[in-house]
Amino acid sequence: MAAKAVCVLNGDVKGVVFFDQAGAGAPVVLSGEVTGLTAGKHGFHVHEFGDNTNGCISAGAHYNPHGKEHGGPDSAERHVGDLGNLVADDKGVAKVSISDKQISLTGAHSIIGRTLVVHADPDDLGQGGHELSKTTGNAGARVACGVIGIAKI
Ligand SMILES: [Cu+2]
Ligand SMILES: [Zn+2]
Repeated sequence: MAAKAVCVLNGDVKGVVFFDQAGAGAPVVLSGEVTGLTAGKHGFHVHEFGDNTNGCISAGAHYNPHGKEHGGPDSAERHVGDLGNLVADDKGVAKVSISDKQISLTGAHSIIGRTLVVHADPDDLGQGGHELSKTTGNAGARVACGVIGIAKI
């Protein structure tokens, strides 16, 4: 069954991201725009909890139901929540255009009710050799976040 979700990102950085899945097992297509960023790459992940009580930090770690190490979106070894980087232009605007085969809007590992986070720094996709590379991609502070909710089909 087709499913749609939406996430409103709030903070100094703002944005709206739409999620669209044609059916169970199909890729999830993300679209939308994020503004107020510094130019360049910004880590972009689904974090475990849909809890923003203490800001984006309450969202917990990257969503990782299979107990894997952090990686890039195209890596076999990755957290389900690892969506790589957004790339902002010199006006601080990042267009979101991602198709991902690991996240899902349905089933036991649905991302609905979890938090989408945009980071201050680039995600090194697990390859940076930093002590945080294999857990967070060393992507730094959380500059915007929002809970992923069910959208009208
Ligand atoms: Cu993150
Ligand atoms: Zn990760």
